[in-house]
Amino acid sequence: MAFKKIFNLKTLSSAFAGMLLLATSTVMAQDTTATNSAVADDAAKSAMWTSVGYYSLLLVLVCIIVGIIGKILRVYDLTLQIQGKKAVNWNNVMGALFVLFLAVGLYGAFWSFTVQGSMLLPEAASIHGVKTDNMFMVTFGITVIVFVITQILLFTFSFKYRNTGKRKAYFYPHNNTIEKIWTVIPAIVLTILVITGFFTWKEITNTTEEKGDINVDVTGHQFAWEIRYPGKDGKLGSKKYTLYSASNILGVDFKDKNSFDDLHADTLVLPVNRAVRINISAQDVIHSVYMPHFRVQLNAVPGLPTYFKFTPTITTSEMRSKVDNPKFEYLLYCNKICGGSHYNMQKVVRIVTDAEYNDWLSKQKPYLSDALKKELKLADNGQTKEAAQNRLALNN
Ligand SMILES: [Cu+2]
Repeated sequence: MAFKKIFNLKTLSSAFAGMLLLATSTVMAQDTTATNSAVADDAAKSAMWTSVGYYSLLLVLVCIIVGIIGKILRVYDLTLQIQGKKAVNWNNVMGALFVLFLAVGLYGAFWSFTVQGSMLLPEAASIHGVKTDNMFMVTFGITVIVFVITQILLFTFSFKYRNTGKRKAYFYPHNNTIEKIWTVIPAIVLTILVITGFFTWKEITNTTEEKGDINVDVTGHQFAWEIRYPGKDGKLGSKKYTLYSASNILGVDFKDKNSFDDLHADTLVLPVNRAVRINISAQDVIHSVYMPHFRVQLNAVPGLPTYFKFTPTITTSEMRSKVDNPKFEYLLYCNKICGGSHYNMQKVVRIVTDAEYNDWLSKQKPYLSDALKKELKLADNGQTKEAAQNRLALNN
């Protein structure tokens, strides 16, 4: 009978889930080992040991140890009772554990705020970034205050009013006034937070292109970002996915004369205190433009051009002295797990003065490279006309 009990549905499904977990983490670990060279072998091994399976086993082990300690205490308790001695007062033990849990928990929260809190990003380097940070800090402040007060009340009450055998719990099923208070106050606070957030978000996203804005194209593909600047005309030429080729990797349409002076850059260099419109697109899967220091993040969706407008306020060199790191660089990441080499999708973003920006821009290579010129010239039929137009434009 007992043997049958072990093999009920719950035990079997738990065992299956555990095996699946272990197998997955082992396969993942093997995959890491296989793809890495011998040099990275040690790192792969350590990654295997810190995998999900390892922590699951650790949890099981801790549970078993706690269970054994519990059984020992129970035996001790029973022995005391048999000997006619005073048994363990479990209510006192539980009460003391509640207080201990409160102290350890609050210290843990304090520790994470000080240790992990110091890993926060440096101050926002854009105008709207300051607003989002303020909103975050207000929400954080309110939740921390509520968290500390409720935890202290919860655990102190559990300790203070533990069962002593002398008092009886007061039956108190309902109180409309208390219900109203704890419904109305959070509702008002949340409404204020949501409305403030809504207006801040509206201010950030309700941005149309204005004269003088710097217009930059950022296109994501597996696994890189392509950056395109407008030339002297300040206008980016249009793109067409059908025109994509090895030399024309963005599919820029050279029937549009705005394309002729477009520039292909390797770094996203932007002048400080100027509004920048980043036109975002993707060529294969969903990527996401993520520039944490400017508090910018927007998805790059194939077939759905998006844009984000922001104004950088702190130059790279100013930020280097602020964070006391001469090698500091702002970065543009991909924030969608878009494939195996997703981690490669990084570009340096450099914020410079107006003069430095103009100097840098004048040194950038045109998008219309020699290879592309050759390709367009050699193209026949319908493309010939296009090539001729390009030749004309190049003479301008
Ligand atoms: Cu990506």
